[in-house]
Amino acid sequence: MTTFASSHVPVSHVDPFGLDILENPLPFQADLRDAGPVVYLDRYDVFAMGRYEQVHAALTDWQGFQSAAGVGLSNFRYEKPWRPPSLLLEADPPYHDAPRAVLSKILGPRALQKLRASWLADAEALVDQVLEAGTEFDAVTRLAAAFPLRVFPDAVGIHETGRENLLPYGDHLFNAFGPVNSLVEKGAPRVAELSAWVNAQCTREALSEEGFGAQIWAAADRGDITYEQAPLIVRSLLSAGVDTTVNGLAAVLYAFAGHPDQWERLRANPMLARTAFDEAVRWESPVQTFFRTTTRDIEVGGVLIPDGRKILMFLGAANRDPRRWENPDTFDVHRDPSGHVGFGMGIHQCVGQHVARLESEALLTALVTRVETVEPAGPAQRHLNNTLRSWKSVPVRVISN
Ligand code: 8QM
Repeated sequence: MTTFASSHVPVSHVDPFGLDILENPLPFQADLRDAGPVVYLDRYDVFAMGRYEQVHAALTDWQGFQSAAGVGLSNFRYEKPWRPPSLLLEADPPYHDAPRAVLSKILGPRALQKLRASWLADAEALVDQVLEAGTEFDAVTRLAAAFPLRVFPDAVGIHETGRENLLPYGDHLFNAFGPVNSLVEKGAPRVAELSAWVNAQCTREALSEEGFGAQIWAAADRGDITYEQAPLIVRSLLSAGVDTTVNGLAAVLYAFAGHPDQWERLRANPMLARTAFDEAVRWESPVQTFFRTTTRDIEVGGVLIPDGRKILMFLGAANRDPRRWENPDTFDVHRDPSGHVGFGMGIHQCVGQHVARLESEALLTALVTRVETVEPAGPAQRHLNNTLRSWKSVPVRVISN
């Protein structure tokens, strides 16, 4: 991070998708922030932003930094996407508006009130089951993955059969936002099979009569979206709704396992569950990065980014930028994490964030009334992904009431 091109943009030769960096991206992200507001990554011929101020500004400027050219490395202006583009993630106004409005309503706080009681009960049943089986367990498989898989596919209204495909599909999808490296190659053999299964779940006939999926199709009946759009919007739920929440829950459980004082605070005030989850999303940033594409020549922090160029937005780096956050590396449930960009910012900000928060509230609430202390029971193991900050395993030991 020491050489400078003629336009005074700092250049980095580091591969942010290298397995060594993905294992622990924090030192590289600090270098990136310190190098300047915009850095050129010569390995991929793209620009990058790691500071909160510029990441936030770019995310809220959808006119200047579009999503419709794809939010991965691949530039849809020149390359064919590996799947039909998402009507939400990979679209901008005006095309983005109707799908977004429909989904915002279906996944909004008011609509979710109907699920609240049953999700709280499901979380209690799951936690009871896990605690009865023993005091040492893997918080990822037994809780962070088990809970979303227990409640979310039912809420969408898909069949029982094939649900084991959801996590591998998501894993590949999130890898595919990065370069074609070993992680993408590892997923490639199953892409056709997994995509075919996911797409088959999105038809009206495959979905239960109630649920988010049916409500999307009902929006087509009303003319709020077209019938052609409905299955792709269902696909967005199945794409973005599982791996993200699994890793968000894994993040908050890992955070508490390593911070017994913070667990004490949560036990003293269970109402902190929601803030604690957002703090974990800030601290860990389950979605680490997304690209945008410039729609014109844009100057950022004294650097001219030409039209049509990819910029890698480091949500994770922005969420730990000391220019914005006090003690950014500290997980602190008493901090105000609002304004973090872990759910993005602006018109594309996570439409499912209320679902994620409800899942975490249900799980943490069930845990906090039953578990006095939680501590690591062995080394946690990362699962590497080009976009997600993910855990394979977080062994914990608990003392329950
Ligand atoms: C990431 O398919 C989609 O619409 C979609 C896929 C992935 C995400 C969002 C939307 C951000 C969580």
